[in-house]
Amino acid sequence: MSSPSPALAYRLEAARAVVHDASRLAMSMRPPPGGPVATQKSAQDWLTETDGAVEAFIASRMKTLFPEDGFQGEEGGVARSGQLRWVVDPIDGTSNYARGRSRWCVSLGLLDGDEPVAGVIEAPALNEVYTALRGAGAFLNGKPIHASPVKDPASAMIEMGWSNRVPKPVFMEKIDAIMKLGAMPRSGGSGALALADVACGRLDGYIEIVINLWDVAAALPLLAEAGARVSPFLRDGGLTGAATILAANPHIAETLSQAVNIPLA
Ligand code: LIP
Repeated sequence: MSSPSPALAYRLEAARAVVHDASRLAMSMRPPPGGPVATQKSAQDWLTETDGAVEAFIASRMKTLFPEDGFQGEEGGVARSGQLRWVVDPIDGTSNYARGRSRWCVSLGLLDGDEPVAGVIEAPALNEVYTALRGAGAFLNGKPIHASPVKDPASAMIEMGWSNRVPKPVFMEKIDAIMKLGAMPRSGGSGALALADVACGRLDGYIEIVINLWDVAAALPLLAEAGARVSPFLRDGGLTGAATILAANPHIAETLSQAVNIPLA
């Protein structure tokens, strides 16, 4: 990929400041540890007051900064079209946020047409900020990140996301395949943070059968710049609806892809 344009570099810096302010808003509204403080959209699918407040905050700030850019949010849908389009998940890991747990984040990605070109993911309760710009690397708190060097699936840690959109037999079949490889299974409740963990080497793979563009838009540039292998999520329907994603370090990607029958790009 050629070096990024100054316009995109400027947008990433502006987005990082907006996401930081949004993260402070989310922290100020954070529920205490305990039972879920949220509206239940369906089984295991939550909506907190913070989701709406953070998305409105980010939408307003990005419209002021870049009125010519498009904008799409998990809660509000496509607000504006544009060659450059911001895609936000205001609270990714809502089920964790609603109970006062720490594994959640504010995720803001930028697409140029159909190409993910930049992303910011801030996990304020974990004091972590991931950033990526295509052609300029991926970073965690300003330090370069890379996919893990783990080659043996029996030494690997693989996370799989779950939602009520996935039939239980399908979920169990993939978990069984992961365990048959000898890998250690995990499930953490935030697809964006799990994909970021693949990018920085804390995880060796992430799979989710039904996940949305706003969950992954900021993570896709991170994964590309960190040298991870990824399935063709956007081509498989992810641009306009939910689709399956697999992301893994380059050493075990093919083995994992074949074990769970999810092709790589
Ligand atoms: C979450 C995703 C996660 C999925 C959860 C939920 P939300 O997004 O990040 O990958 O497994 O079911 O959809 O709802 O917290 O923004």
